[in-house]
Amino acid sequence: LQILKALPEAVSQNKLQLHFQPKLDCQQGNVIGAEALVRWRHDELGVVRPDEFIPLAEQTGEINRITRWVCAAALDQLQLWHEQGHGLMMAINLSALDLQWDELGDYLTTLLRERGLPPDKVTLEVTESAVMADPEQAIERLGQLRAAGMRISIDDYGTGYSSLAQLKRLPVDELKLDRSFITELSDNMADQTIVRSTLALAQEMKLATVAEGVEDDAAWQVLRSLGCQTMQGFYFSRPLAATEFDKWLQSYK
Ligand code: G
Ligand code: G
Ligand code: G
Ligand code: NA
Ligand code: MN
Repeated sequence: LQILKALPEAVSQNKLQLHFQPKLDCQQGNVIGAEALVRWRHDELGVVRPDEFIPLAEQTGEINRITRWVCAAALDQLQLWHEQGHGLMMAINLSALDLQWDELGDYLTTLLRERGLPPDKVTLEVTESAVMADPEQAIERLGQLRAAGMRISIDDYGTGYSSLAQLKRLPVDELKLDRSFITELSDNMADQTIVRSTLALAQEMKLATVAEGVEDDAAWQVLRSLGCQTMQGFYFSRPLAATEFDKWLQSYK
């Protein structure tokens, strides 16, 4: 209830913050970009995690202002990196309700143009369940975003209810394998079977692949041998504030 009442202040009093988790290519381990993850620094409650406030923000309608703030802040950071000569990409999370917002594509396109950023450096992550909440709406909105040049990734892939028939109709570029299949990958044969067949499916459908939740070198080596393209996880870094991310980037390798 306290969270619910304070929610409108999160944006208006500038209490939101982005953390960035590096994304790397599986073959070489080079950094290719980051995922932006929002946090709310509440005066009394401390750091409130998105799991706690995004679902509430969807109920109150506050999500639209949060999403607009997240997109602008993530692309400000991407512009900085590009000015510093890092040609990184940025992954931004969208919620189910964001897909109902008619102006989402125009909003993002304007942000990109203002910052001189190429749209294909932006990947928008939507969960399977967000898509399945209203598949027709999702197909239309994701198609618009993709036509504007941005990439679409299905987040937490493998945990939802999307059928292969539905996946085939979706305008998507990438499958993001849920971390529940990845964290114990090196000693769990069932996970290896799931990951292997999902990667094969993605390859057949000409979709890019990313694994989240890489926590040790052994998981990385399995992903590399199975041909996964990109990855992220605590083995490389936790999500970090921008200054910490830049330090991490300097010291990596
Ligand atoms: O990084 P963390 O464990 O706190 O993220 C928890 C969840 O919150 C993840 O599922 C992530 O996708 C979601 N999330 C993080 N940032 C955002 C955001 O900016 N918008 C939306 N809609 N979800 C986010
Ligand atoms: O899929 P989603 O957008 O929820 O993914 C982001 C969440 O995953 C964040 O909460 C982030 O902190 C968490 N995360 C990132 N890397 C790892 C990891 O290696 N292991 C685990 N358990 N969680 C991770
Ligand atoms: O703590 P440890 O020395 O295992 O980790 C080495 C660091 O170097 C890790 O953060 C890992 O991400 C990074 N790294 C970069 N390239 C490689 C590589 O080819 N193999 C391994 N094991 N780590 C690498
Ligand atoms: Na995500
Ligand atoms: Mn995920």
